Amino acid sequence: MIEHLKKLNEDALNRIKDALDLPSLDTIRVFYLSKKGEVSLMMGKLRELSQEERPAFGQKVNEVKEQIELAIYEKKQAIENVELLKTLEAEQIDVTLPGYQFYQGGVHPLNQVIEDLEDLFVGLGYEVAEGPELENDHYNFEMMNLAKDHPARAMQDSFYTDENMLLRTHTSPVQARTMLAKKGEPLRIICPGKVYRRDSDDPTHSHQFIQTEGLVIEKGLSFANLKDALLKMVRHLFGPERVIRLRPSYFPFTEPSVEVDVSYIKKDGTIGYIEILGAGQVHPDVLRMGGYDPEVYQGFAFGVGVERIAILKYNIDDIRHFYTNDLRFLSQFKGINR
Ligand code: FA5
Repeated sequence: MIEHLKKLNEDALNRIKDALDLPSLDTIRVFYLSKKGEVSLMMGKLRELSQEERPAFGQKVNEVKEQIELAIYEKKQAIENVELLKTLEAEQIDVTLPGYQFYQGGVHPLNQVIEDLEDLFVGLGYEVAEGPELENDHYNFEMMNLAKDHPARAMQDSFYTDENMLLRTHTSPVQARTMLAKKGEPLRIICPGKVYRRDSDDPTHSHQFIQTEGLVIEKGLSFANLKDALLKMVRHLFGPERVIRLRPSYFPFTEPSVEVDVSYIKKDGTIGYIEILGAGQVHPDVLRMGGYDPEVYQGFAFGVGVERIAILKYNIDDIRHFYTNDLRFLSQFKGINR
């Protein structure tokens, strides 16, 4: 019986050594170590032995069992290692391959102009204010001194959702909203935002465009302060050599009112001027409606077309380029000003 046990042990160890994969190793385990396996059968043979022989034989069977268990464990580890190495080999990463090309966006040129304006004016002590694009007739027109039957309304027709609500035609209603919110306190704000008009689209006009409004209300302000702010803005945007030209104009909410042109060098070398904004000293009625005493406070305001600045600054031939989302156009502005 001892001989049989020895043989069984040798066979088992040889079969384990030759096993090539985990399934065949498991078959061997079942064959020898399961409840009805060869080793258990040998245990069963104990009954055939005398009382004296049993302990020694039982111990031998246990030793054989442990050896087979250990051999199976070690072989299992070895097979798993080989398989892991094979997988690693198959999944090798080529670190020399070029990486994926990620498209990196840039800030839209109109937003670049807005950020540029904000940088300048925040540095001069202005706050950035915002107002709704869907605006009340009251703020868009009446608080701006354009009563219901005012003829100047004709120049700013817009999209109405009902009799009183319209897509704002300029950023000036933010003047009225801010004045009421500040309750008679001095203020300095700029307000960038979208505006809408029933204008026919052409190279310099769009039915939707962006303005940036400026409003200052303080004691002792004069027209010179307005001119200073405008010159600072133009030189910040276009360079220190630029000059501005003020032409008398009319807005119901400012008095006196001006339109402001910026100088540029024409192709023939002579100096030309392009209009970029409207401005003026805040009309006493507008101050009064906003809760300010025009005998004590003075104000100046301006409204500048952001697309017009970008057109002039980057030499763009058509305002519609800003809205067609053509990456060939937009990618030219990546990194400008940053
Ligand atoms: C106004 O909208 C006044 N609210 C500006 C103002 C504010 C005056 C405060 C006084 C005090 P105007 O309609 O001129 O004014 O427009 C101002 C600027 O917006 C123009 O100079 C121009 O740069 C731009 N703009 C006007 N219409 C269009 C359009 N259809 N497309 C693109 N830009 C436009």
